Amino acid sequence: MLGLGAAGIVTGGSLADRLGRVLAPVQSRDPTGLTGLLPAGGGFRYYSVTASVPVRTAADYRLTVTGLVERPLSLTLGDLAGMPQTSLVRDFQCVTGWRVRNVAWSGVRVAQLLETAGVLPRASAVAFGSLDGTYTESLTLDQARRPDVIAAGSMQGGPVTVEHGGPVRLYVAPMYGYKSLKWLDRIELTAAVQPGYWERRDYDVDAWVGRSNGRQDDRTG
Ligand SMILES: Nc1nc2c(c(=O)[nH]1)N[C@H]1C(S)=C(S)[C@@H](COP(=O)(O)O)O[C@H]1N2
Ligand SMILES: [Mo]
Repeated sequence: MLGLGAAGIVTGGSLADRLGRVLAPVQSRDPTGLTGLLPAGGGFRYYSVTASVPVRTAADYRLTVTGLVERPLSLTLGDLAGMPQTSLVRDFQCVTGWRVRNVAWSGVRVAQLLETAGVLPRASAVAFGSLDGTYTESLTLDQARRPDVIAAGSMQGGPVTVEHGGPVRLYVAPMYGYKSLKWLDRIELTAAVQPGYWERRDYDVDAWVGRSNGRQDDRTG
């Protein structure tokens, strides 16, 4: 399996640590990108609160924008690809302390999606839903309109892989990783903030890196 026999020379550490260390050199010469399907690929740790996630093909994926809008939207990957793309290179940081430096992202600004749908005056927040049926996130309308908040279709130079939340993932650059909801399928304009999955489990809704809960090493969020 991808040269993991070399694991025999690595001692100590958790299985994830060992995989991470063994895979680092393997990945750099793996043109297939298959190693990205394994845990700890590229320094990321794979997180999901559900055991499985429905996979969407390019043909059947839809991103809906609903709630307090003038024109509800149901967007295909082609629709998204046809909209202006924003590229960002930023560190990705989980609130538990791990960080991946200089990750390249691109996608459509959430601001652009909101403008296309036409936000009604009563809306003050945005709720995000996932294909996994369980994970949710939320932002205030002002936060969602920031230029560094995108519905990302590309990450590290290629399509967002399934384990990283593809085909489309929310990426909230200035906040901790838990805001960057994977397998994004629903954007809903709401009258008030609806706290997301981790926010109902004591994490801050305003998850600015360096300015919120900070590290909580005993948790997975
Ligand atoms: N749908 C969904 N999105 C999610 C999560 C999750 O469990 N489910 N975990 C969050 C957390 S806490 C982090 S740090 C990042 C991790 O992203 P990765 O799995 O691509 O490394 O995804 C975020 N988005
Ligand atoms: Mo996280």
